[in-house]
Amino acid sequence: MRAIIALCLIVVLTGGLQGDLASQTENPQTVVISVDSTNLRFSPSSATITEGDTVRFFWSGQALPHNAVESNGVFDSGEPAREVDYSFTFERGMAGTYEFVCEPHASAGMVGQITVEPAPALVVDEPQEVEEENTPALSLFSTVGVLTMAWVATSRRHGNG
Ligand SMILES: [Cu+2]
Repeated sequence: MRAIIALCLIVVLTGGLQGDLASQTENPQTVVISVDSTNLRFSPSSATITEGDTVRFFWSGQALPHNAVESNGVFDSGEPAREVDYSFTFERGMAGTYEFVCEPHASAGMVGQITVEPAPALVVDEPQEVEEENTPALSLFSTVGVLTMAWVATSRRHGNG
């Protein structure tokens, strides 16, 4: 009986732990870069993000056509336009500093910089054997079942004796 209870506790604790790990999901952010009222500056002109985050170049109804082109071609919003909605996601492994310009207005100082910081290490990245009880709810359910069976067995033994 004690062994069964101990086993049940292990199952419950394991299930709870897996639930906690599953809830630690990454939370990617999107930073929007637009054009300020001078028509010749990005706003903001610099941003610091984390790997996995997205930068969205977004403007509409601009007096002048703009684009956003990374110095090494990492991203490129295309031809300069008064309406732009272009997103680029910096995946893991892309930590670093990225300079970008608006091609028609680079000489006027319409430039920007994105700093991408490394994402925290992954919590668990190794494939694990799939067990039948891989959710806390199932673990709890099976625990109740085992306890019930144990109780029934104990009652019968007492009843027979
Ligand atoms: Cu421009």
